[in-house]
Amino acid sequence: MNVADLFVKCLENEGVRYVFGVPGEEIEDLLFSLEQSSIQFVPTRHEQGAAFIADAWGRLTGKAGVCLSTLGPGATNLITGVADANLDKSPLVAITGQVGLNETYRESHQHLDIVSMFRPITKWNAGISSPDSVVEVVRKAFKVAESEKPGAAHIELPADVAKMDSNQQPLAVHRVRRPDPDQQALKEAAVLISRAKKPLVLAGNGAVRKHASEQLRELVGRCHMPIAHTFMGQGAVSDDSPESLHTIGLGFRDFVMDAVDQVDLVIAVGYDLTEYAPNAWNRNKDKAIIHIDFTPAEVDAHYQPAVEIVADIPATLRELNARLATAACAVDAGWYRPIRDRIRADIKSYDLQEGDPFTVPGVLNLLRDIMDDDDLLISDVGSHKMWIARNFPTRSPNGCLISNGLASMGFALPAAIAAALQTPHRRVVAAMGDGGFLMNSQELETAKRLGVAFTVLIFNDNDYGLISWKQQMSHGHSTGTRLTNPDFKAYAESFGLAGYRPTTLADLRRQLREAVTSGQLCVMEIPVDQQVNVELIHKLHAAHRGP
Ligand SMILES: Cc1ncc(C[n+]2csc(CCOP(=O)(O)OP(=O)(O)O)c2C)c(N)n1
Repeated sequence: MNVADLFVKCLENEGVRYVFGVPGEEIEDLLFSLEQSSIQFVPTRHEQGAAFIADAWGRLTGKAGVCLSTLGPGATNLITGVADANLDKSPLVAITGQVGLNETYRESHQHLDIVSMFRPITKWNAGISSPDSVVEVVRKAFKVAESEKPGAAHIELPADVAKMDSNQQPLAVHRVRRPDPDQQALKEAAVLISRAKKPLVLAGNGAVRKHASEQLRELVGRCHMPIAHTFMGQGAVSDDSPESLHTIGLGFRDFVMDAVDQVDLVIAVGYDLTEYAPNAWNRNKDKAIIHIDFTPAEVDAHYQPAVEIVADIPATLRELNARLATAACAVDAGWYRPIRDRIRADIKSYDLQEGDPFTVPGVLNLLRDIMDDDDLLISDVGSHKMWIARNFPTRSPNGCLISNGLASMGFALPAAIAAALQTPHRRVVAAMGDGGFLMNSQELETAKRLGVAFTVLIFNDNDYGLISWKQQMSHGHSTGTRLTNPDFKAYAESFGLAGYRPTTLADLRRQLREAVTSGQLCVMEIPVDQQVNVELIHKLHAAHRGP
């Protein structure tokens, strides 16, 4: 057996089903070993596409998604997706080729120091310099990538090492049990919660990642306290439940902040500071904080927890609930209800009327009615992301996927490939701007070849809309943002896909339902009027200034 065969055996041992990537000469041995394995190698049209697919696969399954590239330009193309996984806490293992060990000392074709390049964007990485290290390196990469908090790992396999002989066997994969919560910390947390008048749960990505919904629902229901979700914590508790204040994390003062201002205790559950900086919600550093997470809190002047419970999240919440079952809560019952009502009424106010120009929030209201509670909406990055986070009520964990650590454009379409491969039974909609779509639209061919089904929604404003929005707020006009676009319907059709471009509200209603429920890979371009963006800010300013 050569090292490439052993490497692939190690991947099989880790339960890998797919490897996404772009081939190259230096990874030829790996490709031929993959051909003989139970793993499917999926060629993508750009390494960034492969990395984003692996990123979303990891985020949705908890098992590392795997992407593969050759050396040099293949490796540099992987970087954005790998960094995205790392900041979004998605388990991912990236594999890159390299020149032979006997060539690394001098300048040579396509040779870059990839291990050094990947170091700042991974939790751990290593080059394989001898056949003896393969089984340990691969096991360690998966163990590190999948352990809390998950992230990216990278392995470099030089072309000559791949051909060497080895007779080793993959190392066994054992489940690691996480520590139980500390009893003293639990006691202190229970006391803080029972004494709080206006506590609020802040659910972050860790709450979704580790399936804490059941315990969270019990916590907020028991103490009648509101819950706000970060963009990546959406769906931890359904927005339809009476305690949900939907989402926190917009770069402007939204209605949810009226509740946050009044809060005397924040119970942060699986919250990462990369998701939404604490200075935005604890400006005066006056809120008591309970930190519940797998790792101790990051040091931040605006995030200094009174109690930190560093342990498994669902186990912590279970024990906290048991303690609170016998404690009387001092909470002001229902204090947040008017704010929740206002958030919900505002979403409804964007319903489209006949003759209105299409808007992102208007389309989202139609989409919400068409999609089932456990279907999946994936957002790209742009102004549409703000609307999706704000206006698309999420009713299940992972019902809405947003990249908000690195927040890279181009994520949604490849991510939809991962979602459709992983759960073919649920409907997947990938929503993006015209800018983000054309960053990775080439992966439509990958999706078509794989035979997966999802709907691509392109909100077309011929503009890098979010940047325009922000510039208009700061300078009164925008610069460097205007775009022109191809005929997206014809573009979709050239891939052999159904393309839609509704022009009336009746068309939009009918075509949106047809596209989403068709069970086919299809593309819909929706021309949108972005006036609502600036208007939203004016509305919020006026609301907070008072009559
Ligand atoms: C890869 C990458 N490049 C640049 C940015 C900065 N950026 C954030 S949003 C945005 C505009 C997005 O435009 P579009 O995809 O058309 O969506 P819209 O804002 O119009 O909804 C840009 C350029 C980014 N987040 N990611």
